Parts: sequence; structure tokens; C-alpha cells
Amino acid sequence: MVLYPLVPHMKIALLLFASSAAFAADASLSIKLDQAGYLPDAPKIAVVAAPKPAAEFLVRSSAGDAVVLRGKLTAARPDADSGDAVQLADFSSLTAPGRYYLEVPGVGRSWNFAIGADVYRRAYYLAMRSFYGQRCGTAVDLGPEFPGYRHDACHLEGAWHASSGKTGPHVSRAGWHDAGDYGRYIVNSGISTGTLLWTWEMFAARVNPVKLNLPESGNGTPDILNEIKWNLDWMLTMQDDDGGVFPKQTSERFCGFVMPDKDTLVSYVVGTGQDPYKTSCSTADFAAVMAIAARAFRPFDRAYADRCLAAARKAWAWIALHPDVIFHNPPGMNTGAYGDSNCADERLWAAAELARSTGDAMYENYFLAHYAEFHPAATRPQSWANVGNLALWTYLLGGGKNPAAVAAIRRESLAAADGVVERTAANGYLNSLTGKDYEWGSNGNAANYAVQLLVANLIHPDLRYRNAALDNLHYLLGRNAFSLSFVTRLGENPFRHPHNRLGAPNGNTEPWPGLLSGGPNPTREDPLTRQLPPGTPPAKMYLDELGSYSTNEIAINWNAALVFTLAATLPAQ
Ligand code: 9MR
Ligand code: 9MR
Ligand code: ZN
Repeated sequence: MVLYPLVPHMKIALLLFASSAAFAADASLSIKLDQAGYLPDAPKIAVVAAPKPAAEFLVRSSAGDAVVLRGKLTAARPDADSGDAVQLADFSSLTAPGRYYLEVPGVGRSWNFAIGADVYRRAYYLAMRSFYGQRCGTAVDLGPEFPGYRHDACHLEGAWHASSGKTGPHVSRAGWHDAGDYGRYIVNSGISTGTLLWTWEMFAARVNPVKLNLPESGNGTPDILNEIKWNLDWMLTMQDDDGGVFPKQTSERFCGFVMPDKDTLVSYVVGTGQDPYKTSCSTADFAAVMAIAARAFRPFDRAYADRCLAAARKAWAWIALHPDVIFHNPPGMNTGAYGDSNCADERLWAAAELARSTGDAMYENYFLAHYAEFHPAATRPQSWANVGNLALWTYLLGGGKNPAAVAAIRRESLAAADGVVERTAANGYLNSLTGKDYEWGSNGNAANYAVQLLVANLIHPDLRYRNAALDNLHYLLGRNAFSLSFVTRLGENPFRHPHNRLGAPNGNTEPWPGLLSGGPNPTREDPLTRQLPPGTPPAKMYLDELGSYSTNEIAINWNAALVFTLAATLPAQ
């Protein structure tokens, strides 16, 4: 009896040929799996979405094609977000480290993937090192590993914009380019730098062994902190003498698709156009980040830690006087606004991080007077505009002293995480996204759900949390409607055309590495997605095109959540 229908002979010849090569050139996009791979002790599931349901799957060794496992696909079920009929291939019982691919008789073969304890090490390295690639104010060179991925020093001069209330030149130093544009924005730097500092605080033993090959490597400070400091140094330049923090440093309009050193538009420090010129959200985010930095840098650079803490305290004092100053782009300026009309969550985050770093009653009292406004906790993924989750979690993780607050935050955070676990298991592609989460930066939402689940796992260790976090990672690394790795240069089928000025004009055919795409977004906010057929399901509202900035830009906040997630998977040493 033939249990497993054979593929036609031609196809077998192709398979043999392809598997002896390093790359599965003929992989079927109908089989979707994590192209980096799976941890030996974690669930391993691929999604099959073929025009006609299939019955079985085989896992084969990439070297030699030996069948190492056979299994049955689950019955097809409809997935509303993608419009696909999905079947699952569960090969969790395969734990032997190695390189494999799936074969689904009647459908085809998959990309090659790995099983191993360190399958995400490369991903972590690329994703974290991409921040070095985003550096402003210096020459950047990715070195022999990526020859030609370089540029000369950029944006070395800055100026006060009229909206800042000041005139003349202003030092332009350091920082990360925000995204596919070369702006630097405090609000988005806030969640990005905060998430990376948390990565260090929570997973130091995991990230420490990974050398990032930075100019500072070997200076005695861990590489991840070396990289983070580059942005902290810029953030510090954005604080005014009165403690308030200007919201952004950008040109008046987006420059063309030129490398950063060829961007000649003036890099302005921008304000609100009227007294007090600085904004509450940027000042509060700044206070939170500097408070964490003070903790992280203390063992390595005491003076710097003191400086960060003093800056954070001063920022806090400013917000108390100016709690509701909102940013709008001044007339004639059309770079990003990161316009957030409610800074209560940013202020709570500042209070919580300052309380954690100093133990001062003043900060804790503010936190205790206001945390219940964020009830129930953690019902939305954290984002540049919503940092309330971070406030609540840092109170808990930092040993907050008020028993009622601790109990409530713990209970609500775990209940929220339980809900996320449940809907992840029910989702066609096993991600945590609700319909609402398909928006600009939906991949950032998936990564931030992973962060939420990993934080829940620290609050109350439970494999369900870790596994659901990994599910979101699998979605980002290829187990999605496009069978595409949403991280540049990672996996056998990564996206290739990010909306990114960096790289577009410098003659390299492949994009800069380690960058997470914003991902599917049904809002049709760019001209290319407006041409997608009406009724395209939200999870398919994505174009791997340079022009699709509303679905295919890269940005530091999305990458930071990816880095946190990858760091959690690394072996501790
Ligand atoms: O490149 C810009 C990107 O960084 C922004 O996220 C996006 C939305 O603000 O805008 C992009 O710039 C486009 C501009 O808004 C409209 N003209 C074309 C620009 C480049 O594609
Ligand atoms: O991530 C931001 C997203 O939530 C907004 O909907 C979008 C439009 O305002 O802007 C995104 O942020 C962009 C910023 O404004 C400028 N730099 C590029 C950012 C990523 O696209
Ligand atoms: Zn620059």
C-alpha cells in the first residue's frame, strides 16, 4: 500500500538537485515555516496553505534527503485574516539538531531550516547589529562580512529650527536614523532604546557572548550597551537647560533616496513653535530611558550613569510643570510627527523607571496614584504611542513595594498574556495579531506581543508563554501568508526591497541586513498598496516594494522588539 503519494519523477530529480545545493531554489510558497528554524525543545509547526488540501508531510534531512519523520496534516481550516485555508504540520517530536526541509506530497518542498539550540544566534546578531547600520553622525562600514555596505559620516551639522524658539547652529551628534528616513525622533527612540536596555537587563547572560563587531568592541563595556550608548548620546543633546526635551531632529521634508552622507538638507532641532517648545511625551520617554540607562551603565561607567540619572530627574521635574504639551509638525514641515495626544502613559513609565532606579518615594507615589488608570493592564501591545505596559511591568520586575499594586498588575498582566496565548493557538498562522493589529507596523505588533509574552514568562515562568512568543517569531521569520522572512538577509526567502534610503542608491543588489519590515497594513497609506485589489485580506496587504512605505519600511522600534525576542531565545552562558 502506498501511504505517501509520490511526487512526479521530474520533481524528484529537481529535489535531489536542489538539496545537494545549499539553497532550495524550487521551494513551494504554500509551505510556510520559520526559515531560521526551531529550538530542539520547543513545538515545531509549519503551515500549509495549498489550493487543494493535502494529506501528509515528510521531514527530510537537507544533506542526503533521508526521511526523518512522517506525519499527517491537520484538516484545513479557514483563516479570516489571510483568507487562506490552512493546515498544520506538527513535527515537534523531531529534536535532533540538523538542517531539514518539509515535503508535502502533491504540494512540493519547503525552504531549508535548522533545528538547534542556537538557531537564532545569527538572527540576533544581524538584528542587533542593524542598529550600528542606523548610526548617524559617523562613518559606518559593515566590514568584510558585507563588503560595500558603508557610508561616510552623515548629518554632522545641525541647526535650531524656528519652532524651537532658538536660532543658529546646533550640534548634531550621534543617534540612530529612525527608519527608512534619516530623521531622529525622541518618542520613537524612547520605546526603541528602552526595549534594548531591557534586553540587556533581562537577558545579559544570553546576549553577552555575542560580539557585534562594533568600533567600540573590546572596550570593556558589553557590545549591546556600546550600541545603545550611541543613541543615548544623541538623546542627551536634545534636552534643554530647563529639563524639557525637544521632540525631534529632522530636515523639513524627507530627502530623496540618497545615502545619508549625501543628504544635504539641514538637520533641525524642532519644537512646538511656542513656549515651552518641548513636549511632554518626548520629555517623559527621555526620563524613562535615562533612568534605565543609569541602572544599566552603573557597573561599567559610573560617571555616565550619574549623568543619565541627573538628566532623567531634571526631565521629570519639567513634566510636572508641563504635563500636556502635545507635538504637531510646525507649518511647512512634513517629516514624521510621532504625534501622541496623550502623555499619561509616558509619564507613568518615567515614574516607574525612576522609582526603580532611585527608590525615591516621590516617583513611586506618582506611580501608585496613577497606575490604576491603566486597568486592566496590558490589553494592547506596547508601541511608540503606548508605553503603559512598560510602566506596569517595570514596577513589578523591579520589586515594586506596594502589595496591592503588585498583586493587581501581576494578575492582570498574566490574564492578558493568557488571552494572548489562547488566541495565538486559534490563529491560522499562529500569531497573536487581532484584526486591529493589522496596521502600520503590524510586524512590530507581532514582535511586541512576543515581548509581552516573554515578560509574562519572567513574571510567572510558563512554557505556554515562551512558546506563544516563539510562535510570533516564527510568523516573522517565514511562517506567514507570503512564506517570506520579514528580516532582510535572513533565511532562504527574505524580503528584499525595504523602503530604506540606506542602501537603495549604493549599488548593492541586496538590502542592508537584519532589518524587520513593517509588514501587512490594510490602511492603503501609500500609492502602491492603493492599487491592491479591493477586498484583499489584511494579512495580505503587503508589498515587497521599495515604494510601499506603509507596509515595507523598516524602523528601530520594530527592530528593538525583534531583538528582545531573539535575545530571550539565545542559550544562557
Ligand atoms: O520615506 C518616507 C517614510 O520614511 C515615511 O514613513 C513616509 C510617511 O511619512 O513617507 C515617506 O516619504 C514619502 C512621502 O511621504 C511622500 N512622497 C514620497 C516619499 C518617499 O517615498
Ligand atoms: O510607525 C509609525 C506609524 O505608527 C504611523 O502610522 C506612521 C504614519 O504616521 O508613521 C510611522 O512612523 C514613521 C515616522 O513617522 C517617520 N519615520 C518612519 C516611521 C516608520 O514608518
Ligand atoms: Zn545621519
